[in-house]
Amino acid sequence: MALKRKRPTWIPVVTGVIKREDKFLLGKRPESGSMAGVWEFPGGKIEQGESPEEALARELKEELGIEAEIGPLKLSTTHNYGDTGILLLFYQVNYFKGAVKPVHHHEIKWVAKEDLHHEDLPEANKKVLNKILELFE
Ligand code: DGT
Repeated sequence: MALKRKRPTWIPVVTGVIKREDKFLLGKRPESGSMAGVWEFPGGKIEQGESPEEALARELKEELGIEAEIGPLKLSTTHNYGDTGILLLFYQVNYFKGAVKPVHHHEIKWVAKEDLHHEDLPEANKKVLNKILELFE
């Protein structure tokens, strides 16, 4: 009898790369919950029935209070956290309306390209950071 292999669990996550005057927007994850205190690109999980772009627009509205125009998908990567994997999709944010405020995040900040390497980013971001920087030149 063939062994039944356990199907892996994958969670699709969308993130928005928001760049202004050569600086990138990062949000500090809340002090409670998973990956507490880590600085990340804003975004979150795709809910059932949403397209990735819809999910990202919703997350940016919920997290930062902005109306964003989602641009092209620039990069995708995978990362494993124990038994669960995330499929992380990085989108360019073309334009947004409103002032960014930390609704969900503990804090938000704009970080210059050369300083991104010094930030406490999620592992899933660190491993593709050079690619992100190239793509968002
Ligand atoms: P929840 O609380 O389950 O409704 O969560 P959401 O939909 O607000 O999403 P979140 O931010 O908790 O989940 C995103 C997952 O992806 C989380 O396990 C952290 C991981 N992740 C890795 N890199 C990034 C990143 O750059 N940005 C975001 N937002 N999440 C990242």
